[in-house]
Amino acid sequence: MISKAMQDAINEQINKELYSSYLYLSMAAYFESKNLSGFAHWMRIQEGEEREHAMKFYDFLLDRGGQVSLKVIDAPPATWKSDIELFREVAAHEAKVTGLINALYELALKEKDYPSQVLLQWYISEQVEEEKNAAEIVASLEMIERHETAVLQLDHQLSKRGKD
Ligand code: OFO
Repeated sequence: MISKAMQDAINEQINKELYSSYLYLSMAAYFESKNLSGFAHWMRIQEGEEREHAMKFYDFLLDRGGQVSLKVIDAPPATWKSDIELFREVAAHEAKVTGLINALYELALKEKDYPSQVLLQWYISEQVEEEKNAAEIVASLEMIERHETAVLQLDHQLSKRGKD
């Protein structure tokens, strides 16, 4: 059976993952309203992943005989100053989530909760991916701002090596 401290912390994290889902859903709507359907598609996929993150914790709590306790989800912003500012917010948000996951892992170590440690290792790897994806998009948008789109096109071409 899971400890009360671990259960409460995981319930908090379920709320944070659902907030992430809300945030990306709001970002998808923002891009749709600008007729940027590719950006909106990316956000919808991201939004779905965040719900999966929440549900993975949810199912884990139930499997361990814990109690799921859902909390109020904060409202995300609805508009952003620019696309690049929005993606900088994504990068900052994911860095914050990494900190929360790391804190959960530290708690699992303190509680000697081995199943939670195993579960959280998946989230630790996932956050590496989440931060990398956001950083890459920010870097691409910065290149576009500097009018270096030809370099981006070449990069895209080089990325296809060995994939034909
Ligand atoms: Fe759940 O990883 Fe993003 O927030």
